[in-house]
Amino acid sequence: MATSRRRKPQADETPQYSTEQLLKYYREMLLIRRFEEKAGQMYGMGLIGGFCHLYIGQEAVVVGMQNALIPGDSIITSYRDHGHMLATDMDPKGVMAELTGRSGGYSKGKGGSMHMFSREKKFFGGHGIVAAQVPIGTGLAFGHKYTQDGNINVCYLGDGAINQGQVYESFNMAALWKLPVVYVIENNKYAMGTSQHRASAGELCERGSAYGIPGHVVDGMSVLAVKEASEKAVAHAREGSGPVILEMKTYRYRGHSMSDPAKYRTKEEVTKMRTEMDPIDNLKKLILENGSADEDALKTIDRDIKNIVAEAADFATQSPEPDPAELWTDILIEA
Ligand SMILES: Cc1ncc(C[n+]2csc(CCOP(=O)(O)OP(=O)(O)O)c2C)c(N)n1
Ligand SMILES: [Mg+2]
Repeated sequence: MATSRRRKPQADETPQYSTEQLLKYYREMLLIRRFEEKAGQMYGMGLIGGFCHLYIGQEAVVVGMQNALIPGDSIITSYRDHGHMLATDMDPKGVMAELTGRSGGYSKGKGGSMHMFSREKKFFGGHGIVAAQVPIGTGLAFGHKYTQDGNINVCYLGDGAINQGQVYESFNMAALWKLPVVYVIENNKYAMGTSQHRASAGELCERGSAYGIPGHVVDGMSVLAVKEASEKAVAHAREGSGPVILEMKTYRYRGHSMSDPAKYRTKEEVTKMRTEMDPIDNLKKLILENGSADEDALKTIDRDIKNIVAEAADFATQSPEPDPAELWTDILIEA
């Protein structure tokens, strides 16, 4: 009795999602999770060097948004970027090989975690300077408007980036020229070791209000909530009504980067988020309770993903190191 009472409202809440869609979101989030768990392990083994910022916990944000886009829409983000690459369907092998600094990587092994791009998939990086992607994303949106290609830009930034001056120069131009851009603030509560409340005044979703940019708060731990809010924001931008801000409330489970002692938050806080709010576990629960798929179907997806990640890791360890002659290619000034 209790079970059937619980089932009904949940099914009613998601009538617009087919089994195919729910499984697609599950699969895409799980790929990011398993890929990054593997990257974390490989970092620990010394196979990945330099900076590496994991996205684990935030998967619902990029997967929900990406599923509201159409081919040709461009996206740009910060250094916490592996999830965005995988969500735009970039090849996991090329991403992992870039992490290991090998020639099969997206930047021929010369860029690393924070510097990968794919013009084909309209992924424009990967930016290590906090908020640097915001004016560039705004410029991409200008390009979409100028060429009238019908596409939009989605520009992701962190809760820490929102306090940078260049964000407001961008907001002004985007609003003035009604640029087709959705600014997604991934509010994971911390900027390195500084909590949002120690660094930021007011509500982040209202930071565009002086420019007349609408802002909305979204549950960034729910892929369905993200998808729904993204659909509306994307439609607004695409129809020529100008920029929108979406503040996605999310959480990163791992440290800021691989070398974070995490002394600024309690273990209990992280455990509570992982056990109660996890976007993948919660979607899995919904799928099973809805009867959209059974445990076996989900296990098959899990196995597929494991294989994809294992293949990516193998490729990333077997791909050769860049040739020394590559030191003098892809640089701005000729040697
Ligand atoms: C202009 C600039 N200032 C400082 C840094 C150092 N730094 C790197 S990440 C970071 C925190 C940014 O936090 P947030 O925007 O919330 O993104 P998150 O890491 O949470 O995804 C800082 C201060 C930098 N890379 N660039
Ligand atoms: Mg943050």
